[in-house]
Amino acid sequence: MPVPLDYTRRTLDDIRAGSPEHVETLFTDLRADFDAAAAAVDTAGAWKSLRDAWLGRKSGILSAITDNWLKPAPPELKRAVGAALNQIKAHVEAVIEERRLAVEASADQLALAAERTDLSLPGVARPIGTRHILRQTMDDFERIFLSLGYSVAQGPEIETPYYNFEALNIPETHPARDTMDTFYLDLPPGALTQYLLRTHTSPVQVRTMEKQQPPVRIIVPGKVYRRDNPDSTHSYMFHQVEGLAVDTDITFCEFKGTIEYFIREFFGPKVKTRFRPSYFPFTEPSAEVDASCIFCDGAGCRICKYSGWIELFGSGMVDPAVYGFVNYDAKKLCGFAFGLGVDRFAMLKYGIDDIQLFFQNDVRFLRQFS
Ligand code: FA5
Repeated sequence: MPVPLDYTRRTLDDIRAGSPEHVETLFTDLRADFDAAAAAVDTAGAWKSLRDAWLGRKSGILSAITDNWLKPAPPELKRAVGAALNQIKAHVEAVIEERRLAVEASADQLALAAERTDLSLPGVARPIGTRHILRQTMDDFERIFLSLGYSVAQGPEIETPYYNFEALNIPETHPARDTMDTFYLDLPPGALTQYLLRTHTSPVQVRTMEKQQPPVRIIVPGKVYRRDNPDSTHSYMFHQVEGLAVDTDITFCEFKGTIEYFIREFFGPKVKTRFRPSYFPFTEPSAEVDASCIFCDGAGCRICKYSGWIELFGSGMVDPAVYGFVNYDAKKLCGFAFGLGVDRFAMLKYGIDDIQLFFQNDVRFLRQFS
């Protein structure tokens, strides 16, 4: 520190030889030394050194002055040395506290400056995700059918053979089971119920009618599973949307009108529909719905195999046998049902030639539909 020890020695001799005025001068010099040292303090470390050098109990300058100036001072000067020592002690303590506050404040300022965020810098642009094109397609279906007064129903993907087949009029030996090659779950030891991954969304027809009295108007979007070999139009997991309307006065006309409206809303006003006889165990009569080819407007092209028509989905009037499974009165009720492949609809609408692209999660593909 700026006050050397021999300074203390020299001034003791001065005190012995001097007068009270001389004592005052010595303390004024001492104070000037302290003030100069205190003014140079600008860090927490320097402040600690100043405090220890001046106020330290054993080797601090003020302790040394008490021992070397006050105690040995001649009696006629003791009062003056004592008073001056008290004064400088009070001054040193006050200034050291003041410097502590100043040093802390400037450290805070430095920390704040270091942490300061420049709000004018451009932000980090994070890519925003979008809904998958299949989800967007299902949203389109939901929008169209909700506007017709339908509601959205859901059911389990793990089903029993009863809901997936029997209650839909497909008994165990029925050949229709072969067309839906099924994933059966391993039967746990001692389990009595067989479970499977649903092969279509039609079981939700049965589950809904079991819970709800007519009128029923629902659509059922969801995942279904079949042991089909994957290729450009087949996947072992794909999506269907089921439709079901049951009431006392539903006619085949209403069925056709609803389907035609839906196709036009989805593909555009120019698209025509046609119904071909078909077969499903749970509808009678059954119909396959075709749309005029959206790629060639029905003129004939490679995609529609030059027929002008594209096969879209299966449908029909609900078979009265199904009402028997849900305790509906088949004599009073009638209705229609349909089930379509969402993935194939999206392929047609957006000109996608491989169903596998939906499931590979390649952002270059997905980004086209954001
Ligand atoms: C059914 O699944 C019936 N439940 C539909 C139905 C419901 C008819 C209500 C009558 C009344 P189908 O097996 O044809 O029908 O399948 C429906 C649609 O699912 C097909 O038109 C096709 O678009 C799609 N599909 C079938 N198998 C696959 C597959 N492996 N990958 C992708 N889509 C498929």
